[in-house]
Amino acid sequence: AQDCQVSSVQVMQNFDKTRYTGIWYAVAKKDPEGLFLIDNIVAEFTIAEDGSMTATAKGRVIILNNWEMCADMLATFEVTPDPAKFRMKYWGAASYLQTGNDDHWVIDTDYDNYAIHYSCRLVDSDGTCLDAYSFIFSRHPTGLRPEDQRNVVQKKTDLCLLGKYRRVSHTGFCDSS
Ligand code: DAO
Repeated sequence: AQDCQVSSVQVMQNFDKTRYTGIWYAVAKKDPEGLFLIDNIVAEFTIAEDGSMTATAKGRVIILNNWEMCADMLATFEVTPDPAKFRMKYWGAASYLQTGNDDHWVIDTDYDNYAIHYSCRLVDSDGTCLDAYSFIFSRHPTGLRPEDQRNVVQKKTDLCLLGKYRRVSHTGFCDSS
């Protein structure tokens, strides 16, 4: 699937949200228009008692007048007919942080080491994505295992986003907040 059509993006088969719970470190990111989370991005996924998925996330952001801070974010996930495709509502613990409602697709994961997330905010009239963002997550803050890298490159290619990612550093900026 490399026709770059949002409608033909392949997502994780038989996605198991229970195995997806826990902490994921963003190690690379393709930014959307109007970038928000910069680095030190860590997400923790939880399954609530009613079976629904929620997440908390932290990350370094720059708001308003060049004020640098650690954003505390919350998200809830609405299911769709495809178990790997969610609608994500998100908001900040503080009111001046970003809020939104985005697609949240799990493209691929082995649950124990890596995960590839994708969100298209705006589909063009030709069916390609005009404004996508994507996280490469690792269970390890140090990065991806070498044996997962080939697969991740293939998925970035399938998403038509190869070369558009930047590395996300973890310096401990959000560790104390
Ligand atoms: O950082 O530019 C951006 C877009 C991301 C906004 C969403 C962040 C809040 C929720 C993250 C939950 C898990 C991925």
